[in-house]
Amino acid sequence: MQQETTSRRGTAVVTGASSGIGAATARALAADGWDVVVGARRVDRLEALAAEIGARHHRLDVTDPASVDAFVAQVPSCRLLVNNAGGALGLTPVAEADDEQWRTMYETNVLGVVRMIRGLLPALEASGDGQIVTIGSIAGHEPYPGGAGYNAAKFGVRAVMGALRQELLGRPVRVCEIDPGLVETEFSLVRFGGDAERAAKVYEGLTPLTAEDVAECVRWVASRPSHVNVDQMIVLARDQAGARLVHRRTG
Ligand code: NDP
Ligand code: 8X3
Repeated sequence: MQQETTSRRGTAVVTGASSGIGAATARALAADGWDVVVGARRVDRLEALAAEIGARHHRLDVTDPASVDAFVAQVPSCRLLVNNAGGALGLTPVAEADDEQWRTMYETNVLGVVRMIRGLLPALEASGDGQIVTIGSIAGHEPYPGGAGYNAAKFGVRAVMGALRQELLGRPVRVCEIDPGLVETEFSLVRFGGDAERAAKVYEGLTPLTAEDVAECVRWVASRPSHVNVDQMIVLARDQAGARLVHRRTG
């Protein structure tokens, strides 16, 4: 049985930690003295990560209310929630929108975040110094052709975070959103249904951010003094100046 331990900084939950930004964030927070609890659907990956960094892990599907409830029940105390689970499905014009893909993107990126916040807010507040960091996207600032389903979800989560920050004013919980541009993870592989060649083309000729670059932003935000709230942070590769404005080196 996994035991709850106490660390200098307290307990940090990272969703979607089986890959990419979430896994890198879990590593960075554990190295920074947090007692980390990771969640995702691919438990085999979580097990390996948890063993590597000394974290606790529980299966989590943020689209399933019962799964979120079961996860939350295993986290009695929490000072930091990193809402990272998310992603895109397809790159389809609005005229060809696939309802199921849109529904999944909304469930994962918006409702999943809301469920995690609702479940862990009592513990975050009870800690006396809680913090919620949600991974949005440059796609939540600038729509682009084929991106509408994902854009709508990431614009949606920005609205949630903006409202929440006002709702929690005067209470001891900080609310931050980190919005990266292109990060080379499994994101594009998932978006393109496992088509590795198409996914690789997204990053061709440019130097994208790494998962570790974004994890370092989370670690930095979470280590500011309690009175400092980094409200929003947009972080792009030097080769990117907008959602679809990138510099590619050829030849
Ligand atoms: P990855 O595909 O590498 O990781 C996505 C993670 O989310 C996985 O661990 C996956 O775990 C988890 N996840 C997906 N669906 C669910 C679910 N229903 N329940 C629980 N976990 C879930 O991509 P990234 O690391 O790049 O993505 C992380 C976040 O960063 C996402 O919110 C994404 O939208 C955002 N982002 C990514 C950018 C990029 O260019 N890569 C840029 C800007 C933002 P599992 O499948 O095991 O459940
Ligand atoms: C991921 C970045 O530009 O592919 O959120 O939408 S983008």
